[in-house]
Amino acid sequence: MNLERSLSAFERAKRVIPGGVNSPVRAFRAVGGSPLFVKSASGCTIVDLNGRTYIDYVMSWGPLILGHAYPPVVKAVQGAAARGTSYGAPTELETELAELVCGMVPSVEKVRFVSSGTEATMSALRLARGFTKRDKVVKFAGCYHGHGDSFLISAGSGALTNGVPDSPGITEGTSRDTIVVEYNDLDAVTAVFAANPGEIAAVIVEPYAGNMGLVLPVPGFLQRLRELTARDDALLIFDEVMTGFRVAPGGAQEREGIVPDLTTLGKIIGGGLPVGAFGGRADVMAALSPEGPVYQAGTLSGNPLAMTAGITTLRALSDQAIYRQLDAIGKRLGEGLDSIFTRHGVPHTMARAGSLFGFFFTEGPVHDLRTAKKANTQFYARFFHAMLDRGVYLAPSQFEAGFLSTAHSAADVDRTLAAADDALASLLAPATRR
Ligand code: KE4
Repeated sequence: MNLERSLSAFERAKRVIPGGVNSPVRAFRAVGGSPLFVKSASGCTIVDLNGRTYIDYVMSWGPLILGHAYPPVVKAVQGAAARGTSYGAPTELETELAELVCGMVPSVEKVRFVSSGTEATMSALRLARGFTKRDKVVKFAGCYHGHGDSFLISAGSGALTNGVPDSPGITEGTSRDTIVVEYNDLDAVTAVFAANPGEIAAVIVEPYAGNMGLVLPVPGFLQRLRELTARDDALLIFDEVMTGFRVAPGGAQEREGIVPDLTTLGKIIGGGLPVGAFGGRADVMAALSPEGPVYQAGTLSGNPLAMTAGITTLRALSDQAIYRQLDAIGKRLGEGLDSIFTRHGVPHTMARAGSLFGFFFTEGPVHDLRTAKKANTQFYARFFHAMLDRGVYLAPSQFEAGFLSTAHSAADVDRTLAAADDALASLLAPATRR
């Protein structure tokens, strides 16, 4: 496939940017080969430097639920830019977006804007620790909450004991306060509370885990987290950076009927511009500077361009018909892929929540990181490239989720399914079967 402009762009980038990318997953390390460099995008497609078009199922990892270059967002941001790109002073735009967020996510009584999901989760954890005056945080293996030190921690030797750093540069001191257990393991999280009574500031969880592939909660898991945290006066933080406004207007908490104490948001909330947010119980948020003692700040927080993109996006999502449309197109893709994998005899398991989807090349069931890791990542890499050759851009890692938008039509999905059928026929043909 003609990729030479991306290849030379990548070589040039690597001379001045570590790994040639500004976020590791973009480097294609998990699937091999050299990353596509994007020249432009619109609707559900991206165009690479060679002018080749792909149906996009990464969609910038979730923000673009209305598609690339959604005209109302483009127009609104162009207008806002002409009025100045940043003031470092309060604007009514921030209040307007905050009112939209609080209206769509009722558990969020007050909200603070930041510039990324990482900032949102880091700030939420500091707030939880400041409010409870406790140090420990519980997270789940395979859940990703951005690159804050307290979250880049793996399970320690004993699931109930301290975690271990996932990356150089994270101190033992930091990892001591993070306890990591398997997602969906009700007994383990119950035991953690029994072993650390009155010491846990918060449990942070992706209510639908989209960073180890897509893994959904087993019945009762989220409810149990709610009960354990409430009983121990610990805070329950739903990290809805990916699921917020994605799986329902009110996120996974709306679908599951669980009320967390804090929620972190990102991606869709900025309509493709850098916005993160954290919010929740008014009494907890009152601990945040300048109202309370817990410090948090940001030069570009509440930036007028990002607020404008977020307001335009969330206003569009107030139309419930959009979620029915997204679910229908997600169903078409999910069921279509399932039947194609089955027809070709490919071991697989699927997961979907509205327009958020994932599949693993393993029999399954996949309910945590341990079972997710049984997936055939080599086959995924071959499938990824076979789909890329056929004009379909999937997540460049088996351990990521896929995203649809209102710009994905039935025809786009059918083209994708035809590409998957042809790709598997080619990959599994006797001559190439390896
Ligand atoms: P950012 O700092 O990347 O805006 O958000 C971090 C984050 C927090 N919480 C959840 C549930 C998330 O999914 C993310 C970021 N998601 C990844 C996708 N796996 C972003 C892609 C990337 O790292 O480049």
